[in-house]
Amino acid sequence: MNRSLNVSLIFILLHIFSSAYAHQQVAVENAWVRSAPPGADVLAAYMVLKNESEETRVLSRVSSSRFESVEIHKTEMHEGMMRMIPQDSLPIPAGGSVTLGPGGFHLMLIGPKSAPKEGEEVELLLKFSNGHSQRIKAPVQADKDRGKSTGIISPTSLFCLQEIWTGSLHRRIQCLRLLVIHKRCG
Ligand SMILES: [Cu+2]
Repeated sequence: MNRSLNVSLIFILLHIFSSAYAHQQVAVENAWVRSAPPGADVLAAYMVLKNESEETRVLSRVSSSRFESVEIHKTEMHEGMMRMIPQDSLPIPAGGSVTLGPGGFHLMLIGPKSAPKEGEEVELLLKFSNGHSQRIKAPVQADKDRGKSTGIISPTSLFCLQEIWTGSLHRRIQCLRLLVIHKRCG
């Protein structure tokens, strides 16, 4: 076998192995962090997690050097009120995807060490239960930039607006507070 054939064989084998490996992992698409006013103590990150493997992959931990801590949250309706439930982990079904977006799952970025500005990128480290970890970059963007994909008013905000209009005084105050929080985490 001559030398150039040898080299091309190595490249072909490398390509086969690397693409096979890629399909065992989770692809992260459309990652972004919702911008917040300076001084905000929490921000939210959104993305689509696509599991290209044939086994369930479980997102077990997220961290970022920019923040004190990162939690996986789910926004849920409970007794007529929206609330955020911390999740221990987030399973992504084999061959399926999970969307983190306003009004549903999101990553709660808690305690920014310096206020992330629009246009900056936030680095996040995603750790999966199979030991794999993945570093991603999520640009900081205002909601208006995402109007088309997320809707101008999230379902949560719409629900709250309705409650402010029709609910009791206590409920109205609760909803106003929620709306302020959901400006940041939806
Ligand atoms: Cu949250």
